Amino acid sequence: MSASRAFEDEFVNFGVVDERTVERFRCDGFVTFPRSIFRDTKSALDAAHSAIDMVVRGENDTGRAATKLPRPQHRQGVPSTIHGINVRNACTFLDKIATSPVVGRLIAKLLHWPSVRLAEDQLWVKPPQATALTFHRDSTYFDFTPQEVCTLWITFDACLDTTLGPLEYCVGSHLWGDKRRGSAKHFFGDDNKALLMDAFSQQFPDDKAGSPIIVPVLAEAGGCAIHNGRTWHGSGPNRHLTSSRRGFGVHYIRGDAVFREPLGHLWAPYKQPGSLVVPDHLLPIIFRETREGPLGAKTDNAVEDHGILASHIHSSTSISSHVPT
Ligand SMILES: O=C(O)CCC(=O)C(=O)O
Repeated sequence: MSASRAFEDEFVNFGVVDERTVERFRCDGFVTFPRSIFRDTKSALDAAHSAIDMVVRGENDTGRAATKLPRPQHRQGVPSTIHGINVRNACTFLDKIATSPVVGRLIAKLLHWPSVRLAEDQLWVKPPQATALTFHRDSTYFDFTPQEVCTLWITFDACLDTTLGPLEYCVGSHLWGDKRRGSAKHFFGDDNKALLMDAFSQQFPDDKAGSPIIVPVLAEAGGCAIHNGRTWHGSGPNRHLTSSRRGFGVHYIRGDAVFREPLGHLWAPYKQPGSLVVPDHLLPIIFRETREGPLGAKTDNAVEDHGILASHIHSSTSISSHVPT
């Protein structure tokens, strides 16, 4: 295994990511890593589960709070998905994942980006019997130029079938146009494919019999998937009676992206007066290609790890969810 092709360090190990994987990502709009990406899966899962319990209790180990605290709630007697934003601010372990330079290098390879910037993370805990999550595109919610987004989604519970409601992708949907009717006002509910079906019929108006191809991310605990921000995705209900499904999504943008006005409420708090430049100390670059060689030819020393800076978003910053609750 050549060092230039293995995406690994002492924390994570994605294995060899070759040109076929890059091609699959280009065609399908996502790629799945069904095995745990953690070197020490047991300690990583223990750490992740404790971290999630901690942030759901409203606590932190950093002295800072999540932008949106993940709070258990019910709708009409049914438990809803617990959703937090920028929980890495509150949690050292989740911050370590979100700022992993290996993740950055992998995303740079998949997207052909010269550098990768961490934009936001989201925690998705689906309690037993929680409802589905509406299919959507991430890129719609990111006010940057270029408007490219890439998301890493990790499951901290084994999803070897669809019982727990794993993430699902619509194959090739990143290549569809932008037409659709309606907006994802109601993110949590059982009819989670209405927007997707509308986008599909706008994309293929003459295809009366066809339907989108949807595939679940089936992975062991610690496995993950990476998707293009234009790929339609969502997830089904958790049909299990006792087990939760805990997922962590991290959204990345190009390191050279700048703010695109008008800025929505999500991003306006990060903007400095009179400048469209994205501040590195708030949204850190986690990987940058160097001049010394082609992307991936250098490993650790080609990587700029700004993990510490990732936590510099002040807990008082109020950024609402892109997911209405
Ligand atoms: O975990 C889920 O069900 C949704 C995740 C998601 O939409 C995302 O990470 O972009």
